[in-house]
Amino acid sequence: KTNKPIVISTWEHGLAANKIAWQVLNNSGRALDAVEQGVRVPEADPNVRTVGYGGYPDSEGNVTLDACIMDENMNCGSVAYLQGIKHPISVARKVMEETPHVMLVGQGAQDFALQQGFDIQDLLTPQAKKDWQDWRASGQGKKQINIENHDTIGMLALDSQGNLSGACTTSGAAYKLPGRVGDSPIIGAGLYVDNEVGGATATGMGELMMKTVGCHLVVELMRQGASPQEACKKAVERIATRLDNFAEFQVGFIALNKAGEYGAYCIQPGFNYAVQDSNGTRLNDGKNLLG
Ligand code: SD4
Repeated sequence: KTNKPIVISTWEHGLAANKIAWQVLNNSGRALDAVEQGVRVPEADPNVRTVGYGGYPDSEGNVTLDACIMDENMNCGSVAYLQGIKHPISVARKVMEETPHVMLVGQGAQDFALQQGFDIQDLLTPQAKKDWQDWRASGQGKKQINIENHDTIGMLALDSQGNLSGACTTSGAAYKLPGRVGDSPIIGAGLYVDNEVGGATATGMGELMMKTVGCHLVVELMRQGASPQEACKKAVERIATRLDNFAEFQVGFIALNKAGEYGAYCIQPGFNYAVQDSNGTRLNDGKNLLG
């Protein structure tokens, strides 16, 4: 029997995001609307430090956002290196629905957002600015991308019609090089959904997912019969067997299949993900390779 509707998302901030997504799903709403509405919660929350408003800036102090969304019909939309817009996920959805394209970046993405009625605002909160200044004052020593730097939200939902959609949104790696784009807006790397099979999304050191097209890999493994959990594990193992420095980083995948079964797997201990279905809401620990 299919377990639907259901929504899962990365990290503890997924709990509040799932709650909003669940309101959509529980009213027989569409998974696409659920994931968009859900991830807007951390995008707007200044205390979620690597998504949207309040996110860590790049090394020059600019907050640059990446996001993508994918529906049950293989439609997808994406924005990268987007500045000054609080809800990149909603701009990504507009790219999907209002243009013939999949991805807009930088100034073009911002111009498009303005045309679509989004407002420009300063996304660098006083706290984020202070942290960035402290980082600069400290000699910018420690490399930015470490296992602490993990807060991207990826969300997957299966609605009561049995359709799957996913969303992923982030401010990316803290103090990244200006212009750097990670996995989160890249279809196949940070998110992939095939309504015949299932969906996957990722968090952590984006370059590792990009090198392995991780989320597409997870979905293809599920197509070949792997459970969501096994598929996430195999994708992490692919990273671990191919990329020398994998142990220095965190990567976490979550996956949801057509039957409403879900799973997760990560490199390091400490990754968790939020689940909400008719059995209630919970935070699960991701099984990991190095724990
Ligand atoms: C990135 N994957 O830009 C994102 C960052 C992240 O949890 O997930 N942090 O590489």
